[in-house]
Amino acid sequence: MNNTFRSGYIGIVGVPNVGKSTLLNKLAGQKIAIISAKPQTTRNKVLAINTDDESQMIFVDTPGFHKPKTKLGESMIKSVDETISDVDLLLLVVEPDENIPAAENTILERIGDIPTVLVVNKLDTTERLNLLPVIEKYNALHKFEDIIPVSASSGDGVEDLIKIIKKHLPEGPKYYPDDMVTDQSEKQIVAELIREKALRLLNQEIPHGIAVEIVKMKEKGDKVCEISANIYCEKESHKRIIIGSKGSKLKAIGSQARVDCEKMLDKKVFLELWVKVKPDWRNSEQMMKEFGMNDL
Ligand SMILES: Nc1nc2c(ncn2[C@@H]2O[C@H](COP(=O)(O)OP(=O)(O)OP(=O)(O)O)[C@@H](O)[C@H]2O)c(=O)[nH]1
Ligand SMILES: [Mg+2]
Repeated sequence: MNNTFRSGYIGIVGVPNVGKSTLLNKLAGQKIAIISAKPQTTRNKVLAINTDDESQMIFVDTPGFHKPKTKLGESMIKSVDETISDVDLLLLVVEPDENIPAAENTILERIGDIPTVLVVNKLDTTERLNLLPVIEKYNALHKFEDIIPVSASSGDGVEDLIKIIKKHLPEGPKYYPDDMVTDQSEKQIVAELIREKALRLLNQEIPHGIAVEIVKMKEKGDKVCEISANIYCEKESHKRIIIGSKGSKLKAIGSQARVDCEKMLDKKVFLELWVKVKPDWRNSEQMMKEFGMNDL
């Protein structure tokens, strides 16, 4: 019998929108990171911890790798770099496409000789046969430990990926208690759930300029939680769009976020949302700190 306990950090990297956060949630077995069809959804490193009898896998979700245009973008890339230099194993998540984005080449340069598994995601969007030329292209670019196609949204291939990850984990201690599933506080998750709904319900440029600040989160007995949050945007015209006609958009963001918050907190939630304007906050380190963004 093999009693060796294995543990380690597994960084999930890739260009925006390839499904890193969807994969993190599947690997963790629950929703921890927010997901949207808009690129640059994830802004910070997010840990998801999966512990069983033989191992502890600590997954690190990262922002999509892109050319930064704001201080916020720079801090997002910094968190990718920190993750790359600080993990036992990397999962490079890509789409099943032969046209390899330039930013992926940059990621590969930064990866150097850190053991990396190539995860070709969104398997459900293509025929298996079409994967072969994609895999060949990536193989020619880098020496991967393993290459595996998955569908993070359906879960197809994820069990096999977990087996591969375990194979590469070093012998090590239990870094976190058995019942700890993430490093995010409930307050941070609530703020992210609100931002997720805003991202999903708003179009065009506005989503990138949104930040959410929880101003109150107060339990009333053990069945009710009162939450009040500010949604920040960069322009008065954006504020009007977020609020919507007769408050309809803000109402929709609020009611969708409330459903998710109730699920997460297992309590009835009263959620109050306010929209405020902070011009150019994405270039203000002070504002970003106030919004609780780490890695600055
Ligand atoms: N069809 C399909 N869609 C997927 C799959 N995985 C993720 N998606 C979709 O791809 C979009 C992006 O997913 P995310 O998980 O937010 O992607 P991400 O890589 O974390 O994006 P950033 O945080 O912006 O870098 C969402 O609309 C997901 O529903 C998959 O396996 N199949
Ligand atoms: Mg993400």
